[in-house]
Amino acid sequence: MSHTMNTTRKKIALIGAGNIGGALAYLALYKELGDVVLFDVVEGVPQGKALDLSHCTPVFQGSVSIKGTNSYEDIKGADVCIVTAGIARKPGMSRDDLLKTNADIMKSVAKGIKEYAPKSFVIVVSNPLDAMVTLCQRETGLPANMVVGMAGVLDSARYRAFLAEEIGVSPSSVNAMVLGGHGDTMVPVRSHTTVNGIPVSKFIKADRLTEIEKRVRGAGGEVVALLKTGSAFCSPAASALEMAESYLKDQKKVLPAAAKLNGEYGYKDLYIGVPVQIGAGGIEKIIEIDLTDAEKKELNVSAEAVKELVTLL
Ligand code: TXD
Repeated sequence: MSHTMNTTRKKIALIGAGNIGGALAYLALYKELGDVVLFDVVEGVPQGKALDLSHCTPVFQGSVSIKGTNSYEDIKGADVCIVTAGIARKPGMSRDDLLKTNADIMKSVAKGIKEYAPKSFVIVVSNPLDAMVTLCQRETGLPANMVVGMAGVLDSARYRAFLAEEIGVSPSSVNAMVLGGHGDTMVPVRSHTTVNGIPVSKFIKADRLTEIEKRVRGAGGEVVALLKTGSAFCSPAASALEMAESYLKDQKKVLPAAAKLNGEYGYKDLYIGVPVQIGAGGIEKIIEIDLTDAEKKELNVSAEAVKELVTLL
């Protein structure tokens, strides 16, 4: 389906057709969120994955299309761009180790988005996340409310999954947020963590919660150590797609995400993970919640770590 034809279907551009990009495409088609364009610089990979995925739509009883491409022209008019372009960690690497390589890649991606999809809502996934989303917004010049980083949804999902397993309840009953930078300084906000409104402290003792929160901070590395050849990709894809869906369907979900602060939480011109409302206006609101003194301190440490990383861009 060429997008020059009349269609009310949304267009989702996936910049990066690697592990996460492929999973994103699969999920987007399964949920029929829109027509998908899968972009990568490696010839054959986006086309091959798209061809395979196009054979899923009859089974999914779907009507949306997918195209693989090495040309930015094909992302023209995209409603959403999800950026996973860049190298992933190998065992022993920190997210920050990816900075130089992925910054150069992000500059080329930003050029393509600026030229062909300047009205899109851009969800950055590439690591180091907080630096990459900062660079993407700077290089595209898109308004800050239209460029967001995906990390908090994933980190919070990890926290929720570990807590649900510990307590023996459905993960869907556990509400939690992880804020701050996407790294070792991330902040699981225990004071706002509940099981269907019941404080988590009613179920798990403080010292055990501390152990679980430590595991959350290391969960990405735990997957990398087990996989050995790359990092997590199913849960990042599901997390980024929840954000894209909230934009495309104007769901106005309140989600933790890396947003550019303009004084909120005492920070200005800094991208870090905070609660945001995502709807048709992109990041429609940045929500300031009460934090304990300890959480405020942790958020400050995280913000300083992100600030330091961004100076290296
Ligand atoms: O929560 C989060 N934000 C993180 C993000 C969770 C997990 C993984 N995180 C990061 O996402 C990871 O550290 C990487 O930086 C990205 C993508 O991870 P993925 O696992 O998808 O990496 P792959 O499989 O290596 O795919 C990256 C693709 C690959 O196909 C390259 O050919 C492509 O990026 N690539 C490019 N695409 C477009 N343009 C350029 N210049 C380019 N260079 C490489």
